[in-house]
Amino acid sequence: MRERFARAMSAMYREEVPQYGTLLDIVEEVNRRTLQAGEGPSTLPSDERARLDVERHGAIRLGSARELGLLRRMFAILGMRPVGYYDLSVAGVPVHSTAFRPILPEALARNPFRLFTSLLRLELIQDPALRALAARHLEAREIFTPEALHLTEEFEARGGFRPEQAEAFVQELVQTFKWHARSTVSADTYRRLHEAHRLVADVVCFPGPHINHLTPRVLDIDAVQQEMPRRGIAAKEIIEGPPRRKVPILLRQTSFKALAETVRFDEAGAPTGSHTARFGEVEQRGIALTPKGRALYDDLLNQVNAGGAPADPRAYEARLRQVFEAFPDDLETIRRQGLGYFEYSRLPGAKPAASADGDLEALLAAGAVRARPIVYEDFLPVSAAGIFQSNLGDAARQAYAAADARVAFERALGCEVLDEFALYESQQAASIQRCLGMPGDALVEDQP
Ligand code: OOG
Ligand code: NI
Repeated sequence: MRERFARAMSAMYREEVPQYGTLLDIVEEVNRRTLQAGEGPSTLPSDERARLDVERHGAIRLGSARELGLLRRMFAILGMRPVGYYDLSVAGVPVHSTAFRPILPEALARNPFRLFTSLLRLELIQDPALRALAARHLEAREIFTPEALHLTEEFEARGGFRPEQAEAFVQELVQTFKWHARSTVSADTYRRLHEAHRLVADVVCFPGPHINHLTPRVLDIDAVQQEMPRRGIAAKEIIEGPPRRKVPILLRQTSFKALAETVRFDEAGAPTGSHTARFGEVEQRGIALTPKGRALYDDLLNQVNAGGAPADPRAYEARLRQVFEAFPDDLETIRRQGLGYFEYSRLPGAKPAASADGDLEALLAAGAVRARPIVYEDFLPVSAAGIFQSNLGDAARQAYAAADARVAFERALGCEVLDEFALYESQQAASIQRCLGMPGDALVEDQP
């Protein structure tokens, strides 16, 4: 069902935003060239190659606790669970977010579709009258079809779907993420909300949480960054995340700017408006970092940004590369220093000495065990803020008091978000146990 849902979303978005189709074409070409040249990053084993052509992430923005709670139940049906908590208010964006995604390695290998899901923080709208107005509009809307709501209850009551219900559920759920050019508020209300924050207008003034981008995974993001302007696509100035390296770490992202779209208002005689929300993005994924590796990454990125953003993207890139020389760039050092997560597996044929029994490092040295990097499946708050800004415009950056709103977020969600580090850690630990011949510790249970 997740596979079908991801495919339906991609078909819909391709129709709505033709540049997304162009981007997919560029990515396909770059991936083919990279693989042919034998330059695929060392983090791309065959099971990942298989998922590469279907791999996407997308993003939506919700308006109320009820919407988030219902969506959590619906995505559980597709095998997607909320992982990670991202507070974007520290970057001047009035939302907090999680990523719905599959969590088991075999589910990720099948189809890793992820949806970065943000919830608007109405309390960050300063004007009380405007805040109340926004709340009223959000309360009055229903973003799910009656059939999607009904089928969700059916699924939960019976613990499953008949085949035709599964197909119907996917079709109904996709409706929620459609673009609507007609605003649900008056031109004047739209203008006021837009002035409060462009993101507030984007969430409050429409019938539903339109999908705002879908992102394919590319093996050489620098090649796509160069190709976009050649095809008439206005690319973001810099690639977010770490610099280009031999061993890709975490996540690198770039996007093209949001399109200005016509918005219609219901009242007679109102002129049409213009709204920017939907854009395109590409990502390159690398190895998942341990808390130690992540602390080093965050520290280096802070150093890069400490002197303020350099005006020139080339200067930024040079500084990024130079500062990141402090992050080891070969897999073995990353592994030995405990900076990244690995999946260990036994290799058939090798006959290690008996003394190597139960000793992972000795088994590795004897060639009886292989370590493969685990791919990072999540997002990065600083990068996400950069992606938000690129399609909102820099004027949308505002200062908010940093308050921990996580408790409220999880209450709305109806559960706690899963800890990404715990997921990678348990995958690595289970693989080590299998190699050492102990009964593999059960991975995280996959229950809705
Ligand atoms: C989400 C931006 C974050 C990413 O890839 O980091 C994101 C949004 O604009 O709604 O998608
Ligand atoms: Ni994205």
